[in-house]
Amino acid sequence: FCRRLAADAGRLAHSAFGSAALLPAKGRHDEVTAMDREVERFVREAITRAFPGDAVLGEEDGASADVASAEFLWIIDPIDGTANYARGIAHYCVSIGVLHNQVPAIGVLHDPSHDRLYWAARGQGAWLDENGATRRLAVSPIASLDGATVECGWSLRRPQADYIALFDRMLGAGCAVRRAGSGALGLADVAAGRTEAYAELHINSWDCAAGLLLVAEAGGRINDFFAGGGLLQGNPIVATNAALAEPLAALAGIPLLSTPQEMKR
Ligand code: LIP
Repeated sequence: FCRRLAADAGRLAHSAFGSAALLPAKGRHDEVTAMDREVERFVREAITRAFPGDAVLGEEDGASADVASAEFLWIIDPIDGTANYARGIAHYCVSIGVLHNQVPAIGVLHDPSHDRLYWAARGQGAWLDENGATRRLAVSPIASLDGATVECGWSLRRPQADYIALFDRMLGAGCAVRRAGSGALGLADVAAGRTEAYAELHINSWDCAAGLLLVAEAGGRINDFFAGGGLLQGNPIVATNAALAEPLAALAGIPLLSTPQEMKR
């Protein structure tokens, strides 16, 4: 269900790529388009029809009343990378995560620009459907900081100096640093072994609920994102490969879980 829904939602988003109406921004560099809202409505309606007793939290339309108590909670980012989408930069995705009793259980991302469907279920690995084939995802084996590429997310949600210091620590350790504007796809790149880590000083749960599970199920390490109110207020995030987990988490200044199974809301 999740895989079909994410792919259908991705195709809906892509149908207006390059022409979606820009709505009044939520803040400086925090864009939203009419298609963000349309995709979230589409996803919410499908979930409510299929699973009427479940709770839903979405970036655009917020949380249902039972978000803190429901056995199953769906967390939706209808278009992650909205600033890219609004500018015609083909680097965005639909992200759908499902928590079961407060623990990430399912994560699905659809990247319409490449028709890539990333998916994971807890304890069942992380996978990528692309070009008609399905392959298992595994994090990068790179074990040297001066061979590592790290994506560092950025926003105005934390002081600029703190972001500059983060970039400086990573660059000073010899890492290559990138920022591509979609935290969800940044996490998918870690799960797929394309980069060695994704770190950001503040990210929202809808950006990362699916991607955190992808990284954990691909053999990577993650932080305890949902602890201390992360679900509704957001939190720092670090997600890494296995070989460089400790030094990269130390450079990010964000402690890792010893095992993903410890993750809780
Ligand atoms: C984006 C995140 C990214 C962050 C951006 C923005 P959106 O989400 O994926 O990690 O750095 O500021 O929040 O707003 O495109 O859904």
